[in-house]
Amino acid sequence: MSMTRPLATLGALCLLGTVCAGAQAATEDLALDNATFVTAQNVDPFALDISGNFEIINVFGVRGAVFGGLLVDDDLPDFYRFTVGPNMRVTLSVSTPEGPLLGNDPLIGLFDIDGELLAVNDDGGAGYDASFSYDLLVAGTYFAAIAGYPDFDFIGDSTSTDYLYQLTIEAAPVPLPPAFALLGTACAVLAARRRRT
Ligand SMILES: [Ca+2]
Ligand SMILES: [Ca+2]
Ligand SMILES: [Ca+2]
Repeated sequence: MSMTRPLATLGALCLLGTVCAGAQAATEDLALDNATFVTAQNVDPFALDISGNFEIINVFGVRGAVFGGLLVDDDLPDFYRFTVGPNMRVTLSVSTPEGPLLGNDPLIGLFDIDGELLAVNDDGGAGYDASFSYDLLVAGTYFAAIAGYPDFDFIGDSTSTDYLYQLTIEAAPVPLPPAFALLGTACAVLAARRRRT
């Protein structure tokens, strides 16, 4: 691996978007074999919010070869590691610049620290892009994985390749169920009445 390739990779992947200078942006490290959860690339953000949880992570990556071979990776899944606090609703999305036009068809999987597949999505986003939300009640390390249709097991048997992608990982506290929200309102009203009497 030459020393110039990561820089060329970074520059080319930044063509995908305009947020590479942002604190929450990362690019796929093509010098790293991130094809399994064991060798996943860490994309934990540089900054956390006041609750100690990140809000959004953008990862720019590539499947196969693009730009006439300027950027080359394999056709295997890409695994990215991140951590969250307890009771967080994580939304994973992948977008491909020319997905609907060229039939690029990515999948996203969410894995736990043991490599168990918790959820997978195919076409929940625009075109053939994927997007879904999942509630993670237990704080810890998780993995987002990008593969191509129909590699639902994330073992690398997809021919949907040769495209750039943007993976977005968002995390927000799990909303309270409506019943709990009503209960909270009722308690607040009772407390206010007690203070007046
Ligand atoms: Ca890749
Ligand atoms: Ca890779
Ligand atoms: Ca898809």
